[in-house]
Amino acid sequence: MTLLAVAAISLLAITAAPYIIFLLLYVWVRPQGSPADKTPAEPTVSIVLPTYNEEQIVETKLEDLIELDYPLEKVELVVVDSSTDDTRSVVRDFFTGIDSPSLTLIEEQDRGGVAKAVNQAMESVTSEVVFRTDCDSKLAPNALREAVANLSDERVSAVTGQQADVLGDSRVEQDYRDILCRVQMLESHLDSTFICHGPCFAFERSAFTSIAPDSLADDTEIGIHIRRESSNRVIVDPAIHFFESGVSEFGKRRTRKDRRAMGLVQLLVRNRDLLGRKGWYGRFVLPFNWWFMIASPWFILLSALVVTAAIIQLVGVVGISIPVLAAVFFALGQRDQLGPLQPLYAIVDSQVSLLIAQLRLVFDDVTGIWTVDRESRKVFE
Ligand SMILES: Nc1nc2c(ncn2[C@@H]2O[C@H](COP(=O)(O)OP(=O)(O)OP(=O)(O)O)[C@@H](O)[C@H]2O)c(=O)[nH]1
Ligand SMILES: [Mg+2]
Repeated sequence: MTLLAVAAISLLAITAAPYIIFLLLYVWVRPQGSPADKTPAEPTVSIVLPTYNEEQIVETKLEDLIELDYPLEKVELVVVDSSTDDTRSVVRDFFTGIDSPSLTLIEEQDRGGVAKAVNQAMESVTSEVVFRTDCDSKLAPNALREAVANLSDERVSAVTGQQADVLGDSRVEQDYRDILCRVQMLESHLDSTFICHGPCFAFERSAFTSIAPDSLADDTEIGIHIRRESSNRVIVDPAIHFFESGVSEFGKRRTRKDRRAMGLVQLLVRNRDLLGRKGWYGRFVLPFNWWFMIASPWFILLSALVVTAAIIQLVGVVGISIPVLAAVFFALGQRDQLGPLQPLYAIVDSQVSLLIAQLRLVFDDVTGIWTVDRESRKVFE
């Protein structure tokens, strides 16, 4: 066997090993449902909604919120708005004549990013529970009720939901979300999950500590802080459903997926001191996310190159068929036409985002302000 062939096989084995360990652990734990001891409860809740130029869709979002199955006299809506369009007058008009939920409208002078907006909202919040959500998302009517039932468990300080359906019928996004939910369920059953979803994320107000103003993933950062500062858990409950839009096309996915990936990679690096600490969280959850988000994209790229070179060395120019097959895989994947292999495409797509994210974090000037993806909002208009 040639040196190149040995290198190719070794690289494939190293790349696959963490995934196999994860699968074995999943089969062993068999996580199902929420790990919390859920008890019905009706604490006071502040719903925090940051808005930036959402005049087209903010009314739909407000209608969604007042449809929540929860005593609305116990709910306060905190809108932190930095818009230059008519978002705030739409919000004010909507609440004319509505007593509950009560409205707190924080008007920012300039756009400062979502993290800054959330920090600002938290300064005015007095409720026991905070529910963070986004304009470009929809919640199931029982989302809030299910969330607070999780927080009744005194070992749980934060809970996020599952993206149940992708508006826009993107198979790639749906597959990615399904896989992610399984990962998050295992993490939650072992200890805490890493990712928290901004459209649907509830936490105890008392557990909040302010987040970095340049954060690209304020939601996940809140979760990390909570786990860092206490022994309490941050979990996913698949019974809490929310909906966002998604597309399958490779080019259209990049803007939002790459920026979200940047936020997560940034948080892993900034919180590297937690590795090895905090039980399963620092000994398994964070290392697995480090592997998946930081190391694995490079290993996959390197494996692909070395395997192609080894096959070309073995069988000659016929080996060129490997990159051709890869191109066909990408072409079919973004059209949702890969049949049983379609979920694999969702993982490859996320690895591409993570690779781009790492490069952009190194070479770009990163701030906590991003270009809002208007196309993803069309489905809510
Ligand atoms: N106050 C304030 N709100 C913002 C700012 N940027 C975005 N938002 C709002 O924050 C929420 C989330 O913003 P998005 O751009 O959708 O962020 P995201 O959901 O992580 O990204 P997408 O995947 O593109 O949807 C939305 O309700 C926005 O209107 C900002 O600078 N200030
Ligand atoms: Mg959004």
